[in-house]
Amino acid sequence: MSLQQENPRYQPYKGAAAGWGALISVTRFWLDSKQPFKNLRALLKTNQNGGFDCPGCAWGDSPEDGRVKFCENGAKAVNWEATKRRVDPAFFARHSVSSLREQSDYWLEYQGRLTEPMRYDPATDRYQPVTWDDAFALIARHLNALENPHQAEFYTSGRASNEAAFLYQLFVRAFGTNNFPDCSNMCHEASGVALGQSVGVGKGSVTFDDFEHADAIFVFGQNPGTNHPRMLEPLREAVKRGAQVVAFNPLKERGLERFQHPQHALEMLTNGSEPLNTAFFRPALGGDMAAIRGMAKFLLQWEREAQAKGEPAVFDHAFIAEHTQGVNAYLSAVDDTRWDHIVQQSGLSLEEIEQAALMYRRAERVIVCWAMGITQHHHSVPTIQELVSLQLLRGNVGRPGAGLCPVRGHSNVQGDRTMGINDRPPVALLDAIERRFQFKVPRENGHNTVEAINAMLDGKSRVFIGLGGNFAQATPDSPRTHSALQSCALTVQISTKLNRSHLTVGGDALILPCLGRTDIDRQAEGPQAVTVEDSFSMIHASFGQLEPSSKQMRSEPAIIAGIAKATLGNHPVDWDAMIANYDRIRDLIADTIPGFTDFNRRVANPGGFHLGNSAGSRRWNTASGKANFHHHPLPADLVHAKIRETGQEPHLILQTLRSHDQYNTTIYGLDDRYRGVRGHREVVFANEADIRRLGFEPGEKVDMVSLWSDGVDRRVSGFTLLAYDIPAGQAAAYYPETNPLVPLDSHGVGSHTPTSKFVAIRFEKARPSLRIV
Ligand SMILES: Nc1nc2c(c(=O)[nH]1)N[C@H]1C(S)=C(S)[C@@H](COP(=O)(O)OP(=O)(O)OC[C@H]3O[C@@H](n4cnc5c(=O)[nH]c(N)nc54)[C@H](O)[C@@H]3O)O[C@H]1N2
Ligand SMILES: Nc1nc2c(c(=O)[nH]1)N[C@H]1C(S)=C(S)[C@@H](COP(=O)(O)OP(=O)(O)OC[C@H]3O[C@@H](n4cnc5c(=O)[nH]c(N)nc54)[C@H](O)[C@@H]3O)O[C@H]1N2
Ligand SMILES: [Mo]
Repeated sequence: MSLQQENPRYQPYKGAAAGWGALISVTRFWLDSKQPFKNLRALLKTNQNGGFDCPGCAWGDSPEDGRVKFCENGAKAVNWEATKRRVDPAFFARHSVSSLREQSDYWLEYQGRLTEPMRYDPATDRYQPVTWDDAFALIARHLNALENPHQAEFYTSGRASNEAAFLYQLFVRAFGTNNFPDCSNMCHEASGVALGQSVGVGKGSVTFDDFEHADAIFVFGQNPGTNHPRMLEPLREAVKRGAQVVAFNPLKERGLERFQHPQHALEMLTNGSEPLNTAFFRPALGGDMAAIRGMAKFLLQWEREAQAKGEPAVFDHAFIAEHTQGVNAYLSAVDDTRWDHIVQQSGLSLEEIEQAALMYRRAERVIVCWAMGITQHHHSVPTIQELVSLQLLRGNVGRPGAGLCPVRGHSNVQGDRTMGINDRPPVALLDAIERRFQFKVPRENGHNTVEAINAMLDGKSRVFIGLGGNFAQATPDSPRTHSALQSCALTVQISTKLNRSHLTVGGDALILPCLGRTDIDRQAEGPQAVTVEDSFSMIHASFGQLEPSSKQMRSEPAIIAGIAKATLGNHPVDWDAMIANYDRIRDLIADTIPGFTDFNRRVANPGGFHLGNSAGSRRWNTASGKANFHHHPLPADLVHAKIRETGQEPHLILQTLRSHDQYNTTIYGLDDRYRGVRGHREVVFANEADIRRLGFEPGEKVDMVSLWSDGVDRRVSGFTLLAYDIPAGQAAAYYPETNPLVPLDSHGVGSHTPTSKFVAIRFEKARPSLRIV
């Protein structure tokens, strides 16, 4: 793999998703990691009992099915972690932090695994080795010097295991704050908030088996071919059974159109593929709520016609009467919504909406899936509640083959929330911790990601600790976020790989190298397993398989325990004992977190256990005790007032998304195979007619400027315009390079999630190279 950026090349991808092309790509990554055989062995254990959980996405697998489960992008994630390359003290002696800042995100992570704890020395502008004890003591000194515990931010990225997350939240709450900004705030927060209010639990109601019984699967705002490749198999099986798969996505994502499964040899040989989806609708960015409202409006019309003719009802009246509340208010909102508003805002024609509604109605059992195309908008919470209401109308929640499926991102992001990584913790959780550990827990809400950045910018928060992730790059408004981190007295990153967050240093800064999911974790009482929760609320164990590349690395739980012990002493638990054997952490989880009774025994079952889902069994933990129809008006205007106030008309609305060769801010390579891009990431996809209308040529370089009326110049430079099959008025470009364009104040109502899928931009002729770091 070349580290040089080639000239951008763009060639439409003709093959199917996940076939030969995928295997060739995996092989390339294997060879590149310099230890192909070792990794192959490790990979074959991925998601197998006794192996490790894939550090890729949170998609679950059928617990009964013994087949090897992996996908191209899971293989990349494993391989990326299992590299032999090292970022050791000699590396840091060679490179100053300022010089590292000049490198791309791709280059930084490519250098290999972090191997020793390092402390930043401002005098030399270099990281230098520090002992673990000195590192812990430094953190304790900073934390204990704060005027109050709310001046520290404790970030979590969704790879942390249940054991690490539980210890972390215990330490932080014993320290005295609920400041838990986490990646979920930028991800599925809206799903958690919306579902909690609507059906009483902020998680998906379906299990893997439901996909085998669904008559229709609707996929909104998600690109499974790249981000959840293992989901393609159940989709394909569904189509084979004659079920419908209906996609709502402005981009004709390859994985949703058609694909081959690498494990089906015959199809690989014939290079055949079958049509996957039965319909593909391409809404305006942010237009889904209007589209769903339109579908509900058709259903209502057909329900009235059926009633008039004495035909079977369209709605599930028995379910609505027994299990829900608010249907009348919702239906009047549907009645009150004008068709012209629906059509204009959805970006779909009336005929398309009718077709979608017909497909929906025809199916006895419907699963709706969604991801970032739905959750990263201003009105994401109302949009998800609209989806729930649609499902409630036909009783499509809490029965086999039907339900709600927010498809999670990070492999344990759902588990981290279950363990209490929550800036707005439920009272029951706090009560349980207080009862079990006998200390007074903080009751006030903490900071989410956006609030944490603001608090650091205002000088109110002084210490930042990151349990994984890449806060500097994953968050919006990059230059502001970078200054936020740099204004801290101390920044600490617990990480596997070098990234830009290590280079945005506070007064003091530490890098603490940790074991990853694939590494063997040996503690005083033997090798340890950790546990994770997938998108279907299945809890299973994960055993590292590979020898760690340095003896200096520590496990995440051990690092947290080290910080906790230095800061609080042996309060509220004996931290060393917890680390000697993680069974003890799991016993504490069993005592405090609902659903984990007898945790150690149950997780030893092959395949783990299902946590249960109240909505999935039609128990509604809402204030009303019912599933709630929420009724929100459609937004009057998707374009925010702060954009309008600039007085400038957006050229296009930009969504920021993932390429095929990246895992969030981790860039594996510079290609985006299914979209036909090779060797380059600084590209912007736009419709050819739009490009010409705006006075540019395809292939030309532009600056993108974001519109938001707060006087800040938000700009990225030198992006190549690619003529692409994308609806008029829209553009798409990769994250994290485009995060400087997302205004910190542009976030979802009720979710605080940055509106990464709706950024109003203008193009300008490219200025001479302006480096954004
Ligand atoms: N290989 C790989 N796997 C991953 C990740 C990764 O980076 N790489 N990231 C993980 C994480 S943390 C997450 S959250 C998930 C993300 O999984 P996705 O949500 O699939 O990720 P995105 O690339 O952001 O893609 C968003 C999709 O929504 C569409 N979209 C954008 N705006 C709209 C809209 O307004 N309406 C509709 N209907 N569609 C829209 C886009 O065209 C795109 O297909 O994947 C997880 N898995
Ligand atoms: N513009 C825009 N911004 C977005 C998004 C978007 O679609 N558009 N998506 C958002 C979403 S959905 C998410 S989830 C966030 C992701 O935000 P984060 O979770 O913060 O970011 P990642 O890129 O996943 O973090 C990568 C880093 O994690 C570290 N790491 C990897 N594995 C481990 C491990 O096992 N343990 C530890 N301790 N560290 C590890 C490595 O050092 C690596 O550099 O980004 C969000 N930001
Ligand atoms: Mo995510």
